[in-house]
Amino acid sequence: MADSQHQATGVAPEKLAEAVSRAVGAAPVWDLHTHLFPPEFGTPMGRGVTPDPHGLMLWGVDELVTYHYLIAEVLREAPEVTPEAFYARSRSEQADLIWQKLFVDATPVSEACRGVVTTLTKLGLDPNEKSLAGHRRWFAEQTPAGQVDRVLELAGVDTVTMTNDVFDENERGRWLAEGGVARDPRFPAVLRFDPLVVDWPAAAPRLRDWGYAVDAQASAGSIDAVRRFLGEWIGRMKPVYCAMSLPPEWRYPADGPGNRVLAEAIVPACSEHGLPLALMIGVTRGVNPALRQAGDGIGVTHVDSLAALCRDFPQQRIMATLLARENQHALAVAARKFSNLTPFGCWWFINTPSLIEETTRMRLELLGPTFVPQHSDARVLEQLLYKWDHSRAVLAKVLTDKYQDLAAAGWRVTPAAIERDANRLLRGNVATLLEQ
Ligand code: HDL
Ligand code: ZN
Repeated sequence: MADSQHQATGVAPEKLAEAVSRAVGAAPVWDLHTHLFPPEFGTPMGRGVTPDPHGLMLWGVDELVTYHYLIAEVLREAPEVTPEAFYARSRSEQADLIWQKLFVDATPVSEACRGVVTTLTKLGLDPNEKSLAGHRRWFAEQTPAGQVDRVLELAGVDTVTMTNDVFDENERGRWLAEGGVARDPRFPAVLRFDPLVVDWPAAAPRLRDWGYAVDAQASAGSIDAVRRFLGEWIGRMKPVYCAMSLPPEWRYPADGPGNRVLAEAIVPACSEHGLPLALMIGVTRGVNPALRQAGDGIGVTHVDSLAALCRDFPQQRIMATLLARENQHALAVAARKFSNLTPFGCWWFINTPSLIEETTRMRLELLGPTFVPQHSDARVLEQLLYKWDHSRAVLAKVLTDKYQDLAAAGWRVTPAAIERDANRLLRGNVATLLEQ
């Protein structure tokens, strides 16, 4: 029988849930994948700033309510509205339609709808309002910079990793403008370059336009040119990692310019600069093109291809998030085989409480605390409030269960261990991955 002193350091089973919830709630977050930007990248609205209609910082109630997840959902709720007719409306008219159809005429029970409800409540606004008018007035009184400070504080997020798409003309132009973009250390950059691997025929002519001599076959000279392209953008952006999304049909090894660029230019460039590479696999772009950003679908990925890449480059830190629920177990097993592979987050269509719980429980049982449970994938600043509130609740529930199993097996679950694990899973593992 363990002595009373030892027992005293363990948290009593009936107090575990409270202790875990407190530790998970208090642990700061480094959000590993978002589409968020600070005001320095321009913003379409806000007190005290010159509105930039093409600004990259999206915030406020109209952006929240017209999140592409909710566009897909309102087109189901109101099939009489065609996608074309929806997109012909102004942003505020789109938001008014979504608010009426999904939040007034129906119960906002979907995860994306509940997210808006959580967000408004956390900002002290009433999600039961029948109109958005009052919320719009509140947001119009905020400054973008003040809203960033407020939301990061409320969400308990201290670092928000951006997605910086070097093939997006709007964003490219901002980085290349005289003096570049003022940097906010809370928003580290990520160099994103999907077309280099998934659409070389489209990427090559643009690279040539930018002064990089590449050809359709991605021959040796092209590889050198892509290395130079990547080196220049890594120098300009100072990213914390490089990233790309890949379709479910991606195979490696396989012939073709995309994989040649991946293996002979991208991975070597990441290695040269000591950067991890993130692969986000399983998205089928434009399954319904009429839905535009809301029109992407899902496919089951060939996890053996990811494993082969990890095997070929054992020194390269590879982070992976897969879109299909069916792939989550194989991803966790692959991570057991390759210590350079780190699963991260419950991406997009598995970012729902039921699938976060299933995935996180499985990952803890197969990997221990050696993965990154979540990223928000937020596109609108205030989404951090709900995405992290909802995910912390699921993580706390799963951790509590696992600690109860451990305690039943005789292991003392101490407050220090709970705090260590919560901090590691919400920030520490990310910092270790990115700051090596
Ligand atoms: O490719 C990606 O990074 C995806 O997250 C897409 O941006 C997608 O539109 C999205 O926002 N999913 O949540
Ligand atoms: Zn994303």
